[in-house]
Amino acid sequence: MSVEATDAKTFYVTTPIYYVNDAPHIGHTYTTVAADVIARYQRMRGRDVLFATGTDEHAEKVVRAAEAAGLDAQAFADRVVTAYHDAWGRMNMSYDRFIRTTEDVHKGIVARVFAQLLEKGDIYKDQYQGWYCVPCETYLREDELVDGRNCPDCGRPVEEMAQDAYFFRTSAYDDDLVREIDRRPKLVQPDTRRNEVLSFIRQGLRDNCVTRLNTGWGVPVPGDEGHMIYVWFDALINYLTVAGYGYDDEKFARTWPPDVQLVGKDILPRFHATIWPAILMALGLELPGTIFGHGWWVSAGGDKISKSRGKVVDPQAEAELLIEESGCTTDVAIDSVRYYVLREVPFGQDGTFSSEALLGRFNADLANDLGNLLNRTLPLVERYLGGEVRQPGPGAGCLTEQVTAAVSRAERGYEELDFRDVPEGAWDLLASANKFVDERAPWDLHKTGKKVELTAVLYDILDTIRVVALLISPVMPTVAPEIWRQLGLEEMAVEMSWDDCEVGQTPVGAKVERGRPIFPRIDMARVRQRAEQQALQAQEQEGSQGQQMISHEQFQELDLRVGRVLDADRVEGADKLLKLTVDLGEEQPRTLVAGVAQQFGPRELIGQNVVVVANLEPATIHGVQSQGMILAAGEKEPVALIVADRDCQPGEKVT
Ligand code: ME8
Repeated sequence: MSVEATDAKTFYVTTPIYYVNDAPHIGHTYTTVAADVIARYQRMRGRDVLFATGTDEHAEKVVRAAEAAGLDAQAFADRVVTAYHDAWGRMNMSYDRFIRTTEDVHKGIVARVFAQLLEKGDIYKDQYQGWYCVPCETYLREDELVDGRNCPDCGRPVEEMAQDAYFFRTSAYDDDLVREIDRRPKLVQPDTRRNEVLSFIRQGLRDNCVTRLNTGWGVPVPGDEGHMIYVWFDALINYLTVAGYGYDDEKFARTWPPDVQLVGKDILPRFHATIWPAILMALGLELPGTIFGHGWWVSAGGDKISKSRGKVVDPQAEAELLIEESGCTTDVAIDSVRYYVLREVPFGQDGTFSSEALLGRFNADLANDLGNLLNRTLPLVERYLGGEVRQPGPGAGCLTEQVTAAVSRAERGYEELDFRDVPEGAWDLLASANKFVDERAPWDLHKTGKKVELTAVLYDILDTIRVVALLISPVMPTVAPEIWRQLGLEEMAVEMSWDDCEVGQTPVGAKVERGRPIFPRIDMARVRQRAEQQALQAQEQEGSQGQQMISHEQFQELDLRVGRVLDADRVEGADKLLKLTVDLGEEQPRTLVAGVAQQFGPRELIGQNVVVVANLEPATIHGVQSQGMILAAGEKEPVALIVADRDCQPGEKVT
């Protein structure tokens, strides 16, 4: 297989540009890792790539965050941008362009596009009467509000607005948008989101307000400086600025349209799949190849992970945890976080982030499957072949079928943005290779003097490891070269090219170089023990802080309900825990984990009407997801269950 770099078009991939009111978290990292992986894969295929990311700085919430920090908006933005540069540097993001909307070139293009559309009649001046959500930077209609005053996205109160403003004639493009999205199934992805977008547009689009009164932070409307261009209009134009629109025609001709635009599902329907393509249609420009709306990382309670919702996961802290628990290097830890986010959840769906799952994957996939194959093979090559890859005889090529399958699965995964396919295919191949070592037992071949077979078997295994390194290198850009080094390929200056993703490309004469294990194993029992200890300490600390009063409102936040225990069972490997099935009068009974197994047998619980904290955040305890908590008396250990003393219906509120 060979792909020539004949395609003159630059492969153009973008992430959203992120607001600079705060430093990046796992959500921003996720989109950027995915774009980075696409860029690296396309480069390996010989394409000229433009991978762009950046920051969206002209938002009202940036001004407010700056005020809170006692800085002016530009100084504040500069500071957060540094945090982005640092974070992306540490995560090995290989972007070609980091755009800031405060750059002069961009501000010029925004003003120019605005003027162009104004002249064409696609932008017009009118009165805006409605609502604005500052945290989401979104204009809202009355009928979109929750409880008449809250934002439907973030739930916070909106601000009323009545002012002269400019509007973009989005409504003129609804038929064209539906036609294009229908005609080109890849334009809006994944399919489920595409359908949502189509029904959103089919309901009819209204024109969008694209200015606000000038507050001094943003791009002024050309010729009407009392107004300022709306932050979303400004931000979307970044994709044109990066491509050279309006100032570098040669670059623009080579780059436009974007091949892949990645965004989170929250900014797909309204912005990237509607206003954005409508602006492009109004400008007479070609639409992107694919606009993909991926899912969210959510916390255990199902909430989107974001600073404004009070939950953040810091990828650096997760990497540090890996280093602390395993002793791996920083690069390996970062690659492992990249691997985890792409492997754990199908791109497009939501996923629950869990440090324990990250550590578990590190152990199971990376240390056991990949690390183990490498660590057991290299000593065999040293012992039996003098550490050097030898010319295999006709018996080699036993894993050809499995290699070919993994390569085509990886290609499909990278090209269809179905990233999970890449590791899944590669790990099937690793499983075959590990089994192959066990079955062909090189140590026996050596003992019985079967030299030709031994050389062929070891060649096949090394060759398979080489292909796996190539397949995962866009995802794990520092681990793959380390494997390359240990295989002796770096020493021979063998390039990592996708063209070599086929069997038999390992050069004879390569000298393997064993290093320290890339993925040292984690003691998961110790990790669990420590987590339990920490939880206990936190509880004790809370208890020792003296009795604090709570208000009636705080008490009313507790949703206490009567639950009938339908079933109870022990949790394997945990002698204090019972797994309960409890009817709370809902459609489905809930599963609850209770630490009462040493005081109560499962039979004593079945049929009891216990009191349940029904709105407690779900938690995974010993691998079982617990959706609530039952109440019992006893400070250190449960001595009596709290039950209803006469019969009542499951789900009855406890007040
Ligand atoms: O929306 N899970 O910027 P932003 C997955 N400036 N992805 C997440 C996430 C989560 N929990 N949280 C955030 C903006 N993201 C605008 C964009 S583009 C012209 C303007 C990712 O800082 C996801 O990609 O709020 C989402 O689209 C982006 O961060 C939003 O970042």
